[in-house]
Amino acid sequence: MGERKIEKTYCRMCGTICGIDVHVEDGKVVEIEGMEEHVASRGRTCIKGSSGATWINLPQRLKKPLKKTENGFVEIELEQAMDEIAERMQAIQEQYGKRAIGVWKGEGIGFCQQEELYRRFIHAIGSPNYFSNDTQCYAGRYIGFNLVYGTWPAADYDNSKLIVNWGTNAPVAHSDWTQQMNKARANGGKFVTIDTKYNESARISDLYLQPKPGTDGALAWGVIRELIVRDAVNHDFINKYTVGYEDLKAYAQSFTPEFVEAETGIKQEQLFALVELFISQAPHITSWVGTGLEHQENGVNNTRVATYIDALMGAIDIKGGMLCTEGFGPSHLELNDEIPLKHLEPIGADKHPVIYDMRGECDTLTLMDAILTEEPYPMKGLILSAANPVLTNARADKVIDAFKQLDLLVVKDIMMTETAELADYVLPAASYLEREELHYQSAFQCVTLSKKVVDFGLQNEYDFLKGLAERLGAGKYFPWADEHALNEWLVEPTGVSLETIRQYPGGYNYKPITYKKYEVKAQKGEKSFNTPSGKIEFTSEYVASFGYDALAVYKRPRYLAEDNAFKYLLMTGARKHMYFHGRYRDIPQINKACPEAEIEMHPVDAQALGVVTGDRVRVTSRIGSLEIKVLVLHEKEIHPGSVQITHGWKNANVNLIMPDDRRDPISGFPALKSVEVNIEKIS
Ligand SMILES: Nc1nc2c(c(=O)[nH]1)N[C@H]1C(S)=C(S)[C@@H](COP(=O)(O)OP(=O)(O)OC[C@H]3O[C@@H](n4cnc5c(=O)[nH]c(N)nc54)[C@H](O)[C@@H]3O)O[C@H]1N2
Ligand SMILES: Nc1nc2c(c(=O)[nH]1)N[C@H]1C(S)=C(S)[C@@H](COP(=O)(O)OP(=O)(O)OC[C@H]3O[C@@H](n4cnc5c(=O)[nH]c(N)nc54)[C@H](O)[C@@H]3O)O[C@H]1N2
Ligand code: SF4
Ligand SMILES: [Mo]
Repeated sequence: MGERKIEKTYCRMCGTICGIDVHVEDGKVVEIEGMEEHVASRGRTCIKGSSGATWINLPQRLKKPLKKTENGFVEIELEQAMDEIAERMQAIQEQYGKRAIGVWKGEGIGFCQQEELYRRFIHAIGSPNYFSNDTQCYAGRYIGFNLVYGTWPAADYDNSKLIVNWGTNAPVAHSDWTQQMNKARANGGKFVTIDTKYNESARISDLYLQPKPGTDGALAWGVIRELIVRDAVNHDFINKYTVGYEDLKAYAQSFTPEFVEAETGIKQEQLFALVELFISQAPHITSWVGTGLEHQENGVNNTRVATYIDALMGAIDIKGGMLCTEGFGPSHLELNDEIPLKHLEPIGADKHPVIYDMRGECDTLTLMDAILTEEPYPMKGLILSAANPVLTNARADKVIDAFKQLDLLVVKDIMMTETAELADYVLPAASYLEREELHYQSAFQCVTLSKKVVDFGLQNEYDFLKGLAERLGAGKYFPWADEHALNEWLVEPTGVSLETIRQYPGGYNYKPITYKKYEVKAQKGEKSFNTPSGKIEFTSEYVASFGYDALAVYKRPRYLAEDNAFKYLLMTGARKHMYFHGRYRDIPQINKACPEAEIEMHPVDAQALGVVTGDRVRVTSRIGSLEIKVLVLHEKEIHPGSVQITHGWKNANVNLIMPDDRRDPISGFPALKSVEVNIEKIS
């Protein structure tokens, strides 16, 4: 046995980025533990985090570039792969124009630095077509929060007196927060979960509400009406720092407790119990809105109205409330200002202009139509890294057809995936333990720097993009010799060196947290909030300028309004602790514990269908059907008539039956959590 070294770095088996102590022996990762001193995760890891040691060492991990030939994939050298890919990209751009190439970054490399590198690259080679998992994740809520606050405030859970988990299963999906939420609860903080499923978050809640899917907006408006009726809102804060209150007050009037009960299924006593908690715990309120709201037809507006409550109670930028944190201020990699390419008609920007305008995000669902129809113009090449849309995008059938039709598909990944199978070239990627990267813990105003703790000789994302850019004549945009030099440039404007950050593995606090910055700004005559009006916006002239309602009006989900031929409502994507979207089914200890996809249903529905746990059913939506094993839940856990399937399974790929035509008009997000289906037993 060699000497064991402990390296302090950060887990990226999911997007939470916990601190980890990585045990390395003879150049090999042998064990991963939680890092005690980490500001957010505080010594905790989850099963995915500790399984990282297995995952990066799996024998099936990609180690050599693959090229598709008539006889299937063959291994080739990296230089050859890079040369050939660049040549084919160049040929496509010459024949069809620069915009015929797109890039797509997935959740596997997350956000921040790696995302910005892909954004930089695509503009550097003259195309506006940047795609990512964020046309089904995060951006809908980002738009919702930013329309109201001009930022997405961070929850100060540690000091909160009321934590509202709204359409989110935080203990599973954001497990580092558990440490902070437990601290708040130990100090007497109350915990509320509003969720269509009695999930892990509900189990530890003081109050649990179970609305009908997609009706959260009506519930939030009902809360607002009641707060106004009881004159419990913070008038001083509202008068000084918000716009649109009179419109909000008028609109809230029709959301009586009776209407809310009929619309959402939430009993009046429960609505009142929620309102009373908001009143008794104000202003130390923190709320997190999850994908439960975002993956609905009215996701952006349901998010907006849920966040209005924090503003009405003055829970903004105070200790124990929603913090308007300050950034670290690094250099920016994206080139959207330097090389604006909007005139080249980014894919989807005409249909969903707000997400392009606010996030520079092109639409992945529209991309499939563009590839298949060559409208509005041909899309012929795609460079995709760290995503597996064959399992994760709505209308996965179209993804497969479209990707087969491309002249060039390059996939960079750790493992062979269902998407990589369709590629012309598959490139092995360096993992999170093989690169150096800046991460942020924004609620604590901390920055950390991850470390290359092992080396398999595999190419990282920076070297990949630099190599392609140089071959395509855009090398000047990637002048840094390597990732470390890039990171030095990134921190330059902050005056804080990489060495300094490295000295604080638990998180380097770049600026002390201060509260009520809006007051100070107002005194200086500056904008209090980063919105067009400089105030918190209940009504947004900006969103109205695109033809949407200025106020976050409620729209009844179509599955409730329409007389349709489907008996069940399918929600998808409720997170499971062990898996991450399409990932980790190849980790033996994880797969053993949870080997198969399941459809979760109410006992009444199971009885009507004549099935018990373990039986198989056929689930049919408007676009297709799949077969899957049944899991019957406790009657408290789910509404009769609602069923749930978590995505990411190859053999029961729920995105093959996921339509792409029910979409939030503002974000363009598909309604991943409201799919009408029928179910029958397979005998
Ligand atoms: N273990 C694990 N963790 C993950 C992920 C993973 O795949 N696995 N994915 C990560 C990613 S990329 C993301 S974006 C986050 C997402 O994080 P979350 O949004 O917290 O995701 P979930 O845990 O699925 O919680 C969504 C909840 O919404 C509920 N829901 C569905 N429809 C409705 C509705 O109409 N109204 C209400 N109120 N609730 C509804 C579901 O029952 C579910 O409990 O999780 C991240 N964390
Ligand atoms: N029906 C339904 N569909 C959904 C959702 C839902 O709730 N319901 N949720 C949606 C959400 S919120 C999201 S975020 C998306 C996620 O969708 P995707 O972005 O497709 O995420 P993953 O399936 O996790 O794929 C990530 C890939 O990255 C690879 N990878 C991991 N680390 C690295 C690395 O360091 N470098 C490289 N190059 N590759 C790496 C992994 O091996 C994996 O193949 O799914 C969405 N799809
Ligand atoms: S929650 Fe688990 S998988 Fe995610 S970063 Fe933390 S330890 Fe890693
Ligand atoms: Mo996500």
